[in-house]
Amino acid sequence: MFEPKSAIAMRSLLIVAGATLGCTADGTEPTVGPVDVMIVTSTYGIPPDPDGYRVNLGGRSAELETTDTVAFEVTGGDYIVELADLAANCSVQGTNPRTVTLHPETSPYLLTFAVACFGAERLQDQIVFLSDRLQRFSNHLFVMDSDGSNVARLSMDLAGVADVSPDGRRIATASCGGLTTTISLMNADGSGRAPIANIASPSCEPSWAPDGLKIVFTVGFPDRALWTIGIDGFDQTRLTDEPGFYSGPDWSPDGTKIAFARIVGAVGGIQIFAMAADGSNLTQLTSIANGSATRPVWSPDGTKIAFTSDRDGNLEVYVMNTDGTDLTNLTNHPSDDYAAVWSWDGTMIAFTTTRDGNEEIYLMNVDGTGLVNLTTNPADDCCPAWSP
Ligand SMILES: [Ca+2]
Ligand SMILES: [Ca+2]
Repeated sequence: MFEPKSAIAMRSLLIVAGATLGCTADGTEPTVGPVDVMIVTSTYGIPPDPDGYRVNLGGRSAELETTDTVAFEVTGGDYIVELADLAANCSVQGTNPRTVTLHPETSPYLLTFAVACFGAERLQDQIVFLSDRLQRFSNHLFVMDSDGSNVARLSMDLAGVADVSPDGRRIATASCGGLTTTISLMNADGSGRAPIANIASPSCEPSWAPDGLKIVFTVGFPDRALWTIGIDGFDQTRLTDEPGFYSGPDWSPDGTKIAFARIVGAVGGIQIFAMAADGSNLTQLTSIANGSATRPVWSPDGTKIAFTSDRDGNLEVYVMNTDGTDLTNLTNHPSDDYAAVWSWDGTMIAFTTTRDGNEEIYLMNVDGTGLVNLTTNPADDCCPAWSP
């Protein structure tokens, strides 16, 4: 009866004579005639219910996935609708069961049950990513195991690029768009999302310090600087003064340096730099002619930096030494390949690619071999963050 978790199935159950309550809520006779009722379930948080739910409507019932739609046809009248068979860690947001009055003129009638499932204390070798699979161009955070299994939605609301804390217990995300943006933290199970800063400027790309106490992120438009903030929201510090449209900061594993990309002069393109964590000792690492270098990420042992460059005509994932030497193209594909992250143990790299016609997250060995597609959803799936 159950489809794969990602499927949004539509099933139709014909209910010939619904067991109504007899009259409408205002005491009038029920309006006779068929009404199409669509029951929608929408779930976020982990761990999700392993075997889905059951909806009961007027004495009839149907099974649903955690994100699913089921259609009933009933006659007009009052009905009690209940979502049942929830796992102990899951709860319906809002009233359950509900009494609804169904009229033929309001057909089809849409009834949504939002469910939150909390309880996972930390992520463990899991990949958090952005996807617009719920609604085109609206990104939510999702999480999957590092083999692509057990996909679950993490954020109830819209989210931007995210990073997982070094202990796997919290997730930082930024709303990124708009003129006023929010840096927010949530628990690993998706609960407790709250802003630590509301910033009157576009801000994005949070990256945790290895001690878990600070976050570095980008702020500003049209120019963009690097700032740090304590996870309690205090100690907001601007690290960079020189203009340069800074992007993609990443803290070195020993906490002493931050790598990032910035514009170099008028014709130098976008290159990768590193500096001390207090903003001093700016050092340019790449000087790629006819191309850019962006999105640096340190390997867990601190000896390599993976990054994105278009120097071969399209975006590729590269790796180099931390002094900027020995650039190696890992992806070598005519589509765009970008936004790399290392696995916690440094043996794999996950990245985003458009090679299948939409954004997918792929996995490869650190030498570029052993490609695996982790996401196979027609929506865009991007920007992995790999938990310890
Ligand atoms: Ca490519
Ligand atoms: Ca996809």
